[in-house]
Amino acid sequence: MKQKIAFSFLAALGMSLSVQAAQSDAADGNSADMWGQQDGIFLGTERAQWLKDSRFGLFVHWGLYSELGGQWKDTTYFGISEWIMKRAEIPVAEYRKIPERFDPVDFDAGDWVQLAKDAGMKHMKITAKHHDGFAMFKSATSPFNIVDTSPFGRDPMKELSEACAEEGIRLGFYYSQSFDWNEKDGIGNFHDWERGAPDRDFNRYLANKVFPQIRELLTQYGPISTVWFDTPGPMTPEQSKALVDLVHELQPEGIVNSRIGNGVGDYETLGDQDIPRLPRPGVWETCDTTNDTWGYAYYDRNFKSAREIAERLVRVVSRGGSYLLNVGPDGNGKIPDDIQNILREVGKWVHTHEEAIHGADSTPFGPLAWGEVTARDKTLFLHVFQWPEDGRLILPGLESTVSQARLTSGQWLNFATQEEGVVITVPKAKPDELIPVVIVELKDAPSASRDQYVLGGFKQTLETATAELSGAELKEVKWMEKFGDWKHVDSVVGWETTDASATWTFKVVEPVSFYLDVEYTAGVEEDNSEWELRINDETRPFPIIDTGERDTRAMGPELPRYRNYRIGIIDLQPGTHTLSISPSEAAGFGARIKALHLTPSGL
Ligand code: JFZ
Repeated sequence: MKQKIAFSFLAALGMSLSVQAAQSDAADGNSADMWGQQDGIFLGTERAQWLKDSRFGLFVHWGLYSELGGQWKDTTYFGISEWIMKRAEIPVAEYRKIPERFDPVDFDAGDWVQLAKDAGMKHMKITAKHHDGFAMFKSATSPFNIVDTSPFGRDPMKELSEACAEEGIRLGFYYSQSFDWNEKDGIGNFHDWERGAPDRDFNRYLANKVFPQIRELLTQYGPISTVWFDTPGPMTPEQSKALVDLVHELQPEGIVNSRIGNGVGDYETLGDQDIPRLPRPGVWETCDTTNDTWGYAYYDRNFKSAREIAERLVRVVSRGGSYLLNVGPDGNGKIPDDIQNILREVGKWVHTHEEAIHGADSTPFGPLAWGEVTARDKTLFLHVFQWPEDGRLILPGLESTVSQARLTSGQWLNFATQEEGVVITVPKAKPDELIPVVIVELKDAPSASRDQYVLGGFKQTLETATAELSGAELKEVKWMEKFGDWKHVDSVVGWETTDASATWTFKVVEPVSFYLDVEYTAGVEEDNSEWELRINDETRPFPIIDTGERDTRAMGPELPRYRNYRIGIIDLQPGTHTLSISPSEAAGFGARIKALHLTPSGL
């Protein structure tokens, strides 16, 4: 009986049975598919190009869940707080009473927009409606909106649109097009914890709520840069396309992200905190959050430092993307002070290095030892994450000619072209800023080798993304740390034979010595299996030790336990080297290898 019901509503939606399987996983929120994670490259439409020059944006998750702050009836739900209605299985009738006490009197649109500006951001995207279905704007379509139900009675989207227009910040709206836990025809609730409405009609929900509300959002708030859709779920190609068409029709410059589903957006949104290792073509953004939740959670003070945020921003820009960083204002409409302080510290750095971030693009280099490079026209910006103790900053593999080098402070730096590359002489003391930037002017357009160069004196990593694989494959291992707090790591898996290998080829420009560690995860089956490291022609066996993997976990995909095993010291002379690892026996085939780490003996 139950199956029949499921089949008939899926048939009505024109969905396949495989979608049905994904749907039942979706019921517990534990499948990666359900969250709309996808692979593939979006080249990006013409109208999306502005995002390339708008490298840093503020993401805001704000709604009724902010009032709850991760707590319901004395229970704290660790994880992403905007999912609390589902986590705590709050009945719709009770959830609909929350607006009565939602009175965010501290909300000040001007302050929020000023914070984005202070942080060095150029655009802002805010939740107009999240999965709980509550409209944070005045909506004639649905009475479940902030203006008609809360004592607050104001339309924060209106106030933000005015403040953004005044300050020249582009405004975009997040809109949950599939999940709507307050609608019988929406995805989520009524087929889940309340188990009602076998006659759910997703099309009817789209027609009666989504399309009209998108129309409201795109006609009543002036220019809207983006509609940020999310978790496509059962969206058909036709439905996705119709929404994109509507956005394009109502907002000549408005764009849609890839989470509309079915590959029809204007640009690509990568998974949380997903930063590609190498430059990635197309128009894309990485969304990330300041702590481990998107909406406000009273207990979560696990904030990334300003330095970490600046590094992530640089990494994203150096690969050609945009960085969208989230904050969760509380139920009073206040952005926590800690976050404000961190963002202003980041902003101080961004404002000092405008050229190196906004308008700059991806690096011409492969992986570099000391940091990352961004580039614009004939200028290279060297973001030095690890300052060279000996005052020699080596730029290896550069094919263009340098005309001058300087610090952001304006201090000129000597440089010389030597066998190891262009060597820039920098002060031994690290300049006092989050990330020092060395500006290099070239005589011609930037051109460089994409090879990896390993330099002495810096911690470096040989990552799986840059390994050549034979008889094994690269897999993104995903798991949730806390609920909805997705983490992912590329690993080499599926070792097929004892000839299978992961090989890194890299260059060395002066004699170096490192400790070599392998980072991996393995279960009891792989415990003490024999593996082999080859450095050029030398072979060294090493064991893979059980890291305590388990197959099961109450919450979603298993939690992998990566650890380092120190293989030992390696000494390398100038030249091209290959380093490769292989399982020496079948017992090791299940191990998952994340990276090789090189650590100078003094660090
Ligand atoms: C979604 C939402 O469910 C969540 O509440 C939040 O709004 C976040 C920004 O987006 O969650 C996702 C969706 C996709 C991925 C991760 C979380 N993903 O592809 O990695």
